[in-house]
Amino acid sequence: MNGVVLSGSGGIWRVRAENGETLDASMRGRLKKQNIDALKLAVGDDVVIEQEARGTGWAISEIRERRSRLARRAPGAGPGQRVVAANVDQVVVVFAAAKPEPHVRMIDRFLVIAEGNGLDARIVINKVDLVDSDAVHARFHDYERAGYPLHFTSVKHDIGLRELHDALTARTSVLSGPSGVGKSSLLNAMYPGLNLRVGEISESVNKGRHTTVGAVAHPLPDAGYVVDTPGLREVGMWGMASGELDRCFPEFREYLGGCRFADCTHIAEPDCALRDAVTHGAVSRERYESYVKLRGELEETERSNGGSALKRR
Ligand SMILES: Nc1nc2c(ncn2[C@@H]2O[C@H](COP(=O)(O)OP(=O)(O)OP(=O)(O)O)[C@@H](O)[C@H]2O)c(=O)[nH]1
Ligand SMILES: [Mg+2]
Ligand SMILES: [Zn+2]
Repeated sequence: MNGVVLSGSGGIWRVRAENGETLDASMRGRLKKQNIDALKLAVGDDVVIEQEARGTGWAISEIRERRSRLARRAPGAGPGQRVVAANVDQVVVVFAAAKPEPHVRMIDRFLVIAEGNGLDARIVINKVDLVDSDAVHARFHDYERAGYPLHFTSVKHDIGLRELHDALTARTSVLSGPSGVGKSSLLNAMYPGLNLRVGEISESVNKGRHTTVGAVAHPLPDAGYVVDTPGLREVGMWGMASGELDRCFPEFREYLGGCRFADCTHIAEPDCALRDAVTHGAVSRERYESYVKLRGELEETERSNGGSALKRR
C-alpha cells in the first residue's frame, strides 16, 4: 500500500495510507541498513508500507524517489544536510508585522534557502491587526517587486485567510518562519480540525518559545499537505557555494550577465551591472544589502572549510 510520511519520532513513523487511514510504521530492517546516510526518511516522503509477517504492525518497505526536498544543515553539525521535508511544492515564509518584529535580513535568508532548494516561495505577513495597513504594505513592497506572492493576514481579524487557504490547496507546502509569528495559529484558523498547539508569546521580551516540536505534515481536508516546522531561528549554514548566491535573488537574475567579469561577486568589481541597478533604484538596496551579508557568511564558511567548497565550483 502507498502512503505519505506525516511525522516521525523514535524510529516510529506516522504514515497516511492511500485508503485514508493513518497508521504507525517502523522502517524495515533491510531498508534501514541500505539507507544509512544515503537517504534519511523525511516528512512528506512517498513510501510503500506492508503488513509485518508476524504480528499486526506495519513496516516501510520502500521509499519512492523524491521530486524535491527542503534541506538545511543542522546547526553546528558537519557538512551533512538535514532534510526538513520531502516532495515539497512551495515554501511559505511566515513573519509577523510585529511581535516579533520582522527582520528583512531573516526573510531574505529564508527565501534564499527556498531558492537554493529550487522551490517556489510565497511570503505571509501575519498579525497585520497590530500595525498600520499602508505602512506594512509599503514596507514589504520590495518582495512584490521581486515577484514573490505576498499575503497580509490576521488570525485575530480574519484578514487574508481565504486567499492563503486557496494558495495551499492541493499542494505540499512547508510553513517556515521564526517562532511566535503565528504559523500554528494560521493553520488552526484555516483548518479548525487540526488543533495545533499555540504558544503564548512572552510580552516582556517579544520572543516566542518553540512550541512545535519536529516537522509534522498535516493532510488538508481538501487535498494537499501543510508541513508545520519549528521556528528555524538558528538557520545559518545551508551548504550553498557563495558563487550560487546571486541567482537566489530572482530580481537580480536579469543583470547577472551584464557585469564586466563573468565571476563578478558584485561587491567591489568595476562595471558591475547589479550594483548599477541598485544605484539606479531598479533593484532594492535592502535586498542587495542582504546579499552582501549572506555572501560574507558563505565566504567565511568556505574559508574555515579550507577553501574546499570554493574549489569544487
Ligand atoms: N495579534 C495577533 N496575534 C496573533 C495572530 N496570530 C497569532 N497570534 C498570537 O501569536 C502567538 C504565537 O502564535 P503561534 O501560532 O504559536 O506561533 P508559531 O509561529 O506557530 O510559533 P512556533 O510554533 O513556536 O514556531 C500566540 O499567542 C497567538 O495567539 C494575529 O493574527 N494577530
Ligand atoms: Mg507553531
Ligand atoms: Zn557584478
